[in-house]
Amino acid sequence: MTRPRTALITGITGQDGSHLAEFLLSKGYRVAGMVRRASVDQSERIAHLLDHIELVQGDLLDPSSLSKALSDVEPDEVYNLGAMSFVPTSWAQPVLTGEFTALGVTRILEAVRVVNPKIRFYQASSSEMFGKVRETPQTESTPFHPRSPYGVAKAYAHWITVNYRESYGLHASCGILFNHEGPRRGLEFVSRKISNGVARIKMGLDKELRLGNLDAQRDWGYAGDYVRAMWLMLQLDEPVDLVIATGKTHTVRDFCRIAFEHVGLRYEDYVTLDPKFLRPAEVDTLLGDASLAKATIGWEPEVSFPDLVRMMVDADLLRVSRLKAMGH
Ligand code: NAP
Ligand code: G4F
Repeated sequence: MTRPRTALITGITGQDGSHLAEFLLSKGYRVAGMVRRASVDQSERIAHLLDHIELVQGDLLDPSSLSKALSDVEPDEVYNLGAMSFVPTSWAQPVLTGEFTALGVTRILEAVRVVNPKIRFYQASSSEMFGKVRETPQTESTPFHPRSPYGVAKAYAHWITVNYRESYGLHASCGILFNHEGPRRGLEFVSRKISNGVARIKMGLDKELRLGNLDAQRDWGYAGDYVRAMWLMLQLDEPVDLVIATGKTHTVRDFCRIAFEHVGLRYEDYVTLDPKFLRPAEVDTLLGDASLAKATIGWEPEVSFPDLVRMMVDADLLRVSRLKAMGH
């Protein structure tokens, strides 16, 4: 019997990890995920997949755990999604952010190089690297000017992946992904904070939604579309770095307007500015050009921005109403 193609995902408990695991299972892959030990269960996003995937313990801080995970699982493809991914926390924990999000990538690349350099490697690069943007729209050749310790760490991670490709001939690719969201997004990110806030206000649980910079602009897509691009990149004969984006940008205010309108409310009546959510240095506007991705891997987003916002509000309405019914 032929061995199924095998993937190891770091960060499988995160938003993208859960979508990617589902996608790879649908392609017939054997899927393993690397998880950190925690005192409470972290598997909410992958609870429905636990009978179909394997979990191995490991941490991007611990090199021997990475080598052991690779030796035990014997993957054909590694998707490195694990990171400290919340930008504001990167100012509060800049050193730890560098350890996870930057040096963690060197640790796992080293493990790939030593255990099996034939493994195909995907690095989760970020549009945060463009930061104070040097040109619009941003492409694969736009220079980086990161604006947070997170963005700086991702720029290091990006270049160390390029360096291992050039130094050792690894099949290592970076997806420069612009913001992507969905019902599984962490509650602290602005998209989910808004969709959850709208649901709670509609259900009478909250009276206001406190936000920071409403004028920030992001190129927002749907996470389910973006994990497809990760896989497509690793199927190419040659490794590649690609921008993955919708090519449209919207303000946080636009997100609020569509989300509140979807439940028959006006955002102006509920959204208040809280300076606590302003950042020491802001990324004002992001807009990606994914033409190269379209040409090389045939990738295009399927979910539009208004549909994404409404999908997230609908999911939170359902979740909040269930919690309310259970008395939580
Ligand atoms: P997420 O929901 O925050 O998930 C992050 C994952 O990383 C979690 O599974 C977390 O595990 C894991 N992790 C954190 N520290 C780790 C460590 N030291 N060792 C091993 N795993 C660790 O993030 P996401 O939105 O799915 O994003 C996935 C990746 O894409 C991240 O690298 C992110 O920076 C990058 N990215 C995201 C976007 C976006 O818009 N979503 C855009 C560009 C790039 P625990 O459950 O144990 O905390
Ligand atoms: O949702 P956010 O926290 O995402 P941010 O900072 O753009 O980062 C996300 O996307 C990156 C890709 O570009 C990823 F690499 C990263 O891991 C993460 O997934 O904030 C979006 C915008 C910001 O401009 C922020 O200032 O929303 C603005 N905002 C306004 N009020 C707020 C709030 N952000 C948050 N989190 N909370 C607020 O109350």
